[in-house]
Amino acid sequence: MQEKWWHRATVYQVYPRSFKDSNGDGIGDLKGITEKLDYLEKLGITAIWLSPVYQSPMDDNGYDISDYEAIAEIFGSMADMEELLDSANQRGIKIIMDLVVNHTSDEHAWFVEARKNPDSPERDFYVWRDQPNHLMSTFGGSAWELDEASGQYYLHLFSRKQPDLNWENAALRQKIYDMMNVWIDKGIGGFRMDVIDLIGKIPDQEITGNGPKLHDYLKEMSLATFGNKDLLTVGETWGATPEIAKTYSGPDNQELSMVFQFEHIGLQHKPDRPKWEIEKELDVPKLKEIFAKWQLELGVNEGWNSLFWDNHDLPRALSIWGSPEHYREKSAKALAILLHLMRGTPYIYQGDEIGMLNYPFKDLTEIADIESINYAKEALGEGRSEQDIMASIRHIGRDNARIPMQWNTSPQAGFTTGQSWLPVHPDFQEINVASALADPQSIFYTYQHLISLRKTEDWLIYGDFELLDTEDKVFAYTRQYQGKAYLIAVNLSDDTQPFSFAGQPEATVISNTDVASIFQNQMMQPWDAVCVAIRY
Ligand code: TEU
Ligand code: CA
Repeated sequence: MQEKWWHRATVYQVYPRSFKDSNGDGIGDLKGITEKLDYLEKLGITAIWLSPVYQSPMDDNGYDISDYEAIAEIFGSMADMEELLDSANQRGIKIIMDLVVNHTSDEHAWFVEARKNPDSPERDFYVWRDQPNHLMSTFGGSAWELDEASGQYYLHLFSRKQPDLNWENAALRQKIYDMMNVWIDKGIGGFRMDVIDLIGKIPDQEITGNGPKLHDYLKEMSLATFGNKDLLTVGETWGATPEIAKTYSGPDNQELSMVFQFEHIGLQHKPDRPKWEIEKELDVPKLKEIFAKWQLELGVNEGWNSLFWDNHDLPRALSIWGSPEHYREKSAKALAILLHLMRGTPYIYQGDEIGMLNYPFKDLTEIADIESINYAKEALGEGRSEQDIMASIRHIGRDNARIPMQWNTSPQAGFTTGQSWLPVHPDFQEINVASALADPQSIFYTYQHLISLRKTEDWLIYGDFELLDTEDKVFAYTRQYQGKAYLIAVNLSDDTQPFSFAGQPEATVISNTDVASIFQNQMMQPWDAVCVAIRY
């Protein structure tokens, strides 16, 4: 197996709109991110996944791109982008751009032309049909929108302002590769590929994910763009199984470095039900089963895992799977230790490193996300109460992750000097970066420690994984590498749990608790988390 820089990297996701506002308009921007690079360098991360900053009418906060080679004015200029790239690169931090090429904005020049002129080459860059079929949009309603001028319908698997691109068209594919090369030449560190498993869709057969040509397109893309460069590429693939993940990330397949799989995220809602039908309690045995399966099936010669708890589309993991009321700091550290010591590249969503929480949204007037708004409209139409709908949105809606980053105790949490676009969390006096940095016991330093371990510990990067048979609520595994062995054990509950271990614990690598007492008393206190070197 060949070593790659991204095996050792920890990636930090920045949601630009909510990270740091530099000019007081209430919206985070590129200069704001550049201002905070010192902070990210201190945390120790070596790559930033930047959610989209391209020109966009912002129907879906930038995941609707109207020009891939221009920067949205609210985020700054191309000069600001280049300054961010330079400053980050100087600090050894690579910038991973969000590549959204399953669809564009309806305001992209291609779509404008396609709509205006049905005989133009651009018409075939999109998917047009005389009759809609049953395909549905992720954001509610039919996936087909009538274009009145031509009488035809275009496909949009997301909002009607996000028309799907037609990857069958070779000229379109080449234009996308050219655009990717422009960004590669600017010195970026790679791409996070938005809903990439949809590009092989066959609309007439109602096939969306994992279409038959998906992997041909990715191989072609790789050959035309990043294939011979040392870049990190990560695909967002909601429908990936370990088998599928191997085709993407197998070292000989020449596709992607890794993919995001979402099987564990499925535990947030009722089995096989929409995300709005929430599951109140984490099924820990199921979580163990899912993580162990991915750890074991993606061996170092077969592919590579990504590791994440949440992102800009998901609720804060701490809010729904941790214990925010009773053990906020301890459970945040426990979740971090559990995730970061498995095999794969970890991704931290902004604010997780200080234990930020879901927002107590009161009513629909506080909601900005198109997915939640469309869901609420639909559900109200079906006669459900706003109270009911808000309970779902409060628990699982995407705005939870999108509230402003909490920097300090000044007004608006130091995010902006103006009025922030989404409300600042009322808990910011307690939960903010300045307080975290001032407290050597804070969650921040647990993350800093975990990130630094990746830089030196080969066992952590390449060691074998083995799940241990423990009490339901205890998640314990070992990592073994070249004669060394490590035990990681985490109590994912508010109760004490019995825990016995046959081997001999030696040095502590990292913990959030009194390690000796766990082994003496064979008992784990609530949210205890520990990693120790062991002798069998
Ligand atoms: O997300 C893909 C996606 O399917 C999400 O809409 C997801 O299903 C949903 O948020 C969970 O309920 C990507 C981006 O990450 C997301 O922000 C975009 O809205 C979407 O693609 C369209 O580009
Ligand atoms: Ca701004």
